[in-house]
Amino acid sequence: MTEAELVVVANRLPVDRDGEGGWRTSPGGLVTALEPVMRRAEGAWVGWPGQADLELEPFDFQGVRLVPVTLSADEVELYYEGFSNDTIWPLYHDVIAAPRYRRVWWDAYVRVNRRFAEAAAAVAAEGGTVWVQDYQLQLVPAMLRAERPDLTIGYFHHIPFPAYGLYSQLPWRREVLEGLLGADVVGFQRVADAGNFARAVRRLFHYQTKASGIHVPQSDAPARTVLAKAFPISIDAESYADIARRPEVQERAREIRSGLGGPGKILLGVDRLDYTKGIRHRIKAFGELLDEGRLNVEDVTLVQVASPSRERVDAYMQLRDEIELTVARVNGDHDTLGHTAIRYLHQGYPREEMVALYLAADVMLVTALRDGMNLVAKEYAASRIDNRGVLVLSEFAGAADELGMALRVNPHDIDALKETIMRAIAMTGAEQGRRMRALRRKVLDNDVNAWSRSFLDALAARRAMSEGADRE
Ligand code: GDG
Repeated sequence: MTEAELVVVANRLPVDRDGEGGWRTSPGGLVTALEPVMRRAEGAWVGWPGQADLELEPFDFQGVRLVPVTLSADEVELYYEGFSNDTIWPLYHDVIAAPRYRRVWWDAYVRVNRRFAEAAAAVAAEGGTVWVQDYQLQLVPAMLRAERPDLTIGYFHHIPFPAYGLYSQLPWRREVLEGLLGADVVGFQRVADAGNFARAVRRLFHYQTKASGIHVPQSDAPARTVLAKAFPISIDAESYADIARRPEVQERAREIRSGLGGPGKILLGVDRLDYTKGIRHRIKAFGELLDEGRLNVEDVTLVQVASPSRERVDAYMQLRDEIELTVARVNGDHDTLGHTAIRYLHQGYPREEMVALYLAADVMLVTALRDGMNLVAKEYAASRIDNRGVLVLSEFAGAADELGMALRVNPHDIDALKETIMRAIAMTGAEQGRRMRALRRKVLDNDVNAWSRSFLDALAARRAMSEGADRE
């Protein structure tokens, strides 16, 4: 097998089955971000093909070598649904839902991480670079370093890293940090996440940290310095603007508006159906505004796209029931035969339809209780080529660090959320324009290409440093 200079390791391969036995690119920010880089570098991508017990040989897809990792049905349940999505996900999102700590889940997590590390070790060229993605694979960096000390290893963490008071609940808190410290560069969404990580390392191992560097002593060599730093992820902003410029997408946006009752205001939420996204808080605030007569169902509609997610995990089944009950109550109390308060869509849509929705929406509600970044906020800004619309943005989403011209809100404070919604609805065109222009500039200037470039540059700089040290 040919060896790759650049290897990405992620839980999922960047492709889905196309229904006819072939493959198609799965839509997603990471895939668009890395595709050009991978093609240039003749890279390889190690990941799970998304179906249990599927044994596949590596294959080439659009210039990238795909290396499938097989997971049994049991491992999908224990490693993915269990440890990744029912232990790490809730713990790292500040225990919005209670994390469950089960030893059999952990054992599967270790086993599966080792399989990913071995697959990456087998495909990476001598002295190559490996970039590990996200919380499902936190042990891979150290496992890979043990096997292949010649590699330069990066890890990017897409979700928050919690404060030590919460992190310390994890029965395997030392093992997970050791896993991550196997990387040369550990990237986070926010400066605060990198800070929480460095503090956890200091508390548990007493290693010294200086600026973004963590000194990791080695038993048989001089200390290594691991760079732990924020690299806020972004979107392919220009491609969203391009879609928004298409006449048929603009026509579709007009159609959506007139279908919802014409001149009224449209509020929009777009999320995976996840308890971190604050969907219930948003619906509660909107429902109260209707109850109090401050909003009228004939003048305002809330469109909530809640795309299906993790449907076999208990907490997600419960959340779905709660949200659907709340939506039905609000609609039951306020709908008329001609108007619906909340259009709730438990479905996924093509990207063109999402952009048409962004263009149709007067107010975009991003009320996450905790979110690594939140790409929806950036997509809304990138799509508003007309410089109109208002972004309401939770201060607990990573995007709040960059998007200062959004209306910031604490989604736990329902009264504040209500006031912010009213303010957004009433905002003049001039103020919308001023804010949206600033938001768009920020997103266009810091797109996903800039993100992957800055991360890979940081990795290359580490490599140059360690080669320099070797020569001395
Ligand atoms: C994790 C972190 C971080 C949703 N419904 C549809 C659809 N989507 C797309 C959105 C957006 C993406 O899914 C969701 O991205 P988010 O960033 O909002 O959230 P997570 O899925 O939780 O992602 C997050 C991210 O990783 C990247 O690092 O920002 O904090 O949790 O792109 O548009 N897309 C389409 N149809 C849908 O129905 N086409």
